[in-house]
Amino acid sequence: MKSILNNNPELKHQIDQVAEVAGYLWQKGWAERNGGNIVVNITDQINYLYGCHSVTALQARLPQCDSPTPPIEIGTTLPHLKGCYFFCKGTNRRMRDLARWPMDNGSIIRITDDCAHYEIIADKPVKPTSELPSHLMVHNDLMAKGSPYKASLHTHPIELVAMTHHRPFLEKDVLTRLLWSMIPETRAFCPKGLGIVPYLLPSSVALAQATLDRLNEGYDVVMWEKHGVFAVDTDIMAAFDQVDVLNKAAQIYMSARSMGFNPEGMSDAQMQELAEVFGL
Ligand code: 2HA
Ligand code: ZN
Repeated sequence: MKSILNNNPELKHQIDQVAEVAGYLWQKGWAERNGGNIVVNITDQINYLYGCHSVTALQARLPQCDSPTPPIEIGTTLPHLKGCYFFCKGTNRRMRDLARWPMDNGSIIRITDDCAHYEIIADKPVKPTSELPSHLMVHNDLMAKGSPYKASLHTHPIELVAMTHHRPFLEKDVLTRLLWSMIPETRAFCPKGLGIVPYLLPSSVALAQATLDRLNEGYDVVMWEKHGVFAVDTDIMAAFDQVDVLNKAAQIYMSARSMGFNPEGMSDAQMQELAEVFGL
């Protein structure tokens, strides 16, 4: 079968991870219909293999793939993404389909040299998610900071979203402290906690900007009130793990509440001990 993944094990590993995570999102009930998005910066994997800095040069080495699309406007200029490659879930595509057929339900794009357009280079002309500009704004910021983070994930984890319907949990770091105190793993593996963005229209520039603001305050996972989470990490599996750990803590809280009591939670001293032992 024609695919850019052929003879490209580094890139194939990244896309296999995307497919695996997409399957988890569906199985967990976090990705109804076309809900959620995944965008991964795969520039290193493409350059490692092809060392190409122009799409024509790359395409010449990819005779097995479809021709690039004409450049499509991003809607904003992202100077740190010049010539970068991303794998993106397709617009209106389902996570459950991305899990089984990643290259039919997502595509690889290259940001053009003007930093304001992208071309779809492989495998098929699948138009990326409507949330692409928001994800790319975040990746532009990560690149500008020299961050090792390459993956961004948006999903709808049921229990975490439910908790944002309670106003006291939306105060800064209230939810973080509560979730940390439910089970030691949360403090250890989500040491930066959960940033909160008050409700904003999905896909809006305001939502993208507010998310960027929280990431710049030092959070890796940002909760969008009554909607979902946005997480960044080194790869898509690590981004998923953070959301999974936080949602597990939310499930423990809700299980305790549904048994009729308020969970006691670990003490501040116990959480402090964890922070010291794990060097957080
Ligand atoms: O793109 O979940 O919020 C699908 C979404 C948008
Ligand atoms: Zn969403």
